[in-house]
Amino acid sequence: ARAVRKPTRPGARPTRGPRDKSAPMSGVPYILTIDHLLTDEERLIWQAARDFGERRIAPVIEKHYEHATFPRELIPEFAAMGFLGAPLHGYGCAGMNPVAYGLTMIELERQDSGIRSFCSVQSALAMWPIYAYGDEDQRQRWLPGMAKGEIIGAFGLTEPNSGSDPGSMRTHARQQGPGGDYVLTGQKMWITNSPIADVLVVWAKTLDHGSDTPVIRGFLVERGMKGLQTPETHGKLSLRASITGEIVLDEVHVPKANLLPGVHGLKGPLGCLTQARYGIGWGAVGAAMGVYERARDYTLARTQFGRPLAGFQLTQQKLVELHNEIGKGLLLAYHFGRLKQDGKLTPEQVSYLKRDNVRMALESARTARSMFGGNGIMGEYHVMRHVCNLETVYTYEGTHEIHTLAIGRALTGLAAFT
Ligand code: TGC
Ligand code: FAD
Repeated sequence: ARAVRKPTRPGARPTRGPRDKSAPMSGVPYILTIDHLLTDEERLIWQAARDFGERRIAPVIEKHYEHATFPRELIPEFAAMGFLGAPLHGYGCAGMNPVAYGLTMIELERQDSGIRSFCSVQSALAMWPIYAYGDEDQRQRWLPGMAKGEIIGAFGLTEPNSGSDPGSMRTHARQQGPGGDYVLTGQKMWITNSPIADVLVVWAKTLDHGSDTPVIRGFLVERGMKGLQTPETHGKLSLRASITGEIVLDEVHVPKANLLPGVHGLKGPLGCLTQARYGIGWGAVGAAMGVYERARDYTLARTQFGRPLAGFQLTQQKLVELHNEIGKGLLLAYHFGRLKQDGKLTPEQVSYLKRDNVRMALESARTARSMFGGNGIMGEYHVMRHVCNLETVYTYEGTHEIHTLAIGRALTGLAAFT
């Protein structure tokens, strides 16, 4: 399967070898694979996610990216594949282990970071806080519909003046009336899915337990509540197949029953981010695999100076760098995945995974783009889209620099954020 095949006509993609469906990394050129480290079930899930991505996402993604639309028609299919709430148990969720979940993230992001974003937000940032911090009534009310894709969630932490420093948020909730309901006021921006969300997990400061110091709490704000608006953000040149918007809260009355009772403080939203960043650490490897495989195919097929581009030493050096970095990223994700399965993964390890694999993917996508020459800027070659998307992935869920500082703090005991 790894043999270099001669293209049948100029510009044609070389044929791939027959794929062994029980070994998802076979049939494509990898010297390092993790197939043998996976259970049969994990291999099956990986292959099913790969097939789904190639069959259902690949044919439509370029059009959606160009038009800055999200393929909403695929949401029921994401649900049927078990992608929504994948790692959660019960409530109609698939209950995948962390490695199987990571493998699905690879395949979603191999197609497009915006599609992976949709599933990440739904699973890790909207369903997970309800699952982990909600009461049983809240879980029963929201999670089954969210697992089916009938209820869309969003996560509102970032504000116009609070990005990397979410502790400085201004959105606030004041308790009012005999029932102890809340009134929320504030503005969130850069919120994935907010314009289409039915339930928005909004983080706001409130005075709690009669204290004088405001504390951050999580609220389930519902579409249709008076004073809520979720305008879409237009003009993005990155993550165009993902819907982004604001959350504007003007004296929105939220019943006390919609307060997440299980968490107080910044560790609430940061705990959700730890779940989502873990998935991104895997997903980024998928984006890198996608651009590497395309770059290999293209440079084998395209001839200049009388030979395939892949026959030049400089091109081979680029291919080897891409290939070897992917292998290391995959091993890192796998290793941390098994630690998570054992309940031993720390937030600093998640910062390590998100930071290094996203940087690797962004650098890989830029290198791969260069290998396509002028064609590399065209949508139909699917590399420039990954470059543009990964610029967002580098920034959201904690910027590259914030994760550097989080790891630096773990290594030195000294916080260098301020
Ligand atoms: P710090 O004093 O470090 O921590 C406050 C409390 O939180 C706990 N904690 C964590 N808990 C769980 N997971 C983590 N990763 C945690 N990090 C910290 C910590 O133990 C403490 O708990 P306690 O009990 O002592 O109160 O807080 P800090 O103010 O110094 O901030 C640290 C810093 C800068 C690392 C943090 O603020 C940060 O991560 N900033 C980045 C913000 C960010 O990532 N925003 C993302 C917004 S959501 C998004 O981008 C979604 S994109 C969706 C998509 O489309 O995929
Ligand atoms: P800033 O915090 O202003 O940072 C600007 C630059 O300064 C960065 O390079 C940063 O690393 C650097 N910097 C900041 N502080 C320091 C420091 N102490 N030391 C050194 N450098 C520093 N948020 C949500 O809540 N929910 C979502 O669903 C969501 N989806 C998003 C979707 C998209 C498409 C995008 C682009 C963003 C999304 N975000 C979301 C917001 C995202 O998490 C923030 O953009 C990110 O946390 C950075 O915040 P900021 O943009 O305000 O940048």
